[in-house]
Amino acid sequence: MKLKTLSIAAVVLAALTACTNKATNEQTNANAANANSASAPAVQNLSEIPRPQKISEMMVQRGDQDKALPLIRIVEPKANSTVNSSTVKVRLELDGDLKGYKPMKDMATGMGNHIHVILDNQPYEAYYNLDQDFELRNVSDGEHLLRVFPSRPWHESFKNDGAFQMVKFTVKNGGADTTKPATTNSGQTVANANSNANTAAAPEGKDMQPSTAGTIDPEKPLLTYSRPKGEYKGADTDAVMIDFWLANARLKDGGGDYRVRYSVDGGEPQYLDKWEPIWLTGWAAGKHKIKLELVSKNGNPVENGGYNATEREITITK
Ligand SMILES: [Cu+2]
Repeated sequence: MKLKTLSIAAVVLAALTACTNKATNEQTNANAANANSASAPAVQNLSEIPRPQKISEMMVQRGDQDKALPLIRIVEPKANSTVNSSTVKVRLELDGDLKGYKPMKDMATGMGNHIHVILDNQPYEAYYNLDQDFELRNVSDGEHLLRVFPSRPWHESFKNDGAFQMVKFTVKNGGADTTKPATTNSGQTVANANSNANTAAAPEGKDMQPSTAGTIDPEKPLLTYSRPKGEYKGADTDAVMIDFWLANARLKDGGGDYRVRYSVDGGEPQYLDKWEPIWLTGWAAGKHKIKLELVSKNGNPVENGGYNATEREITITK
């Protein structure tokens, strides 16, 4: 079955290569596959695999910190405050039984523990150094929701009580340039025109896309999409993790009334009944859409401000 799938993929790829005349390397093949994705559906057989070995090994090296029970608190922006600037400073406090857990980027690998910071329902941004403010830049006027939770270097979130917080705030007369193209690069320290040029290190932060808060009821079940996100390259394409945060709801296997439904590229929906990450293997090169939804036991959508059904696009580069 698997072999057959692979050979079909090879034929499709060969055909595409022939069409593009001189496809001389894998990159060109991948691009050709992307360009033709509308007419030639990606041949892809995804399957769920156990936690990858390299992550298990990292956990062993990390000692006890993956058993930490971090508590996070949003100090700024204050709940229900109004910010008169399109640059919104984020200040967080981390507390609780940390067992050595500390957000910090390792300069050699570019990885490390970090906090996932989510404005409205945009993809999260990573915040590494809590000793410095984090900036959400170019935030549009209107009501916003900020959600935060601690994460590991491989982006798996901590899921204990208190490891998630959200606040609503408003930006008024902030002066965001909504005509400005959204920043799409992955740089976390985009130069900030407003920052003091003499500051030794620019604060971490990111230009935001125009968005406003959904009408969230903070007491109702809320699914927060976390991973996958962005581009996966090389060995990272072997196993792609799906991870999410769940507030005010318990999933079926935990004795609750809810399920998380996901689908890839509009394919057959799958159900997650445990609040744990899963890893999928078998990705074809190109762009993929991942949809994550919170549904009732009967499969009915559970609505909360539009956030309980989120679709994201990722890119797999082999
Ligand atoms: Cu992350």
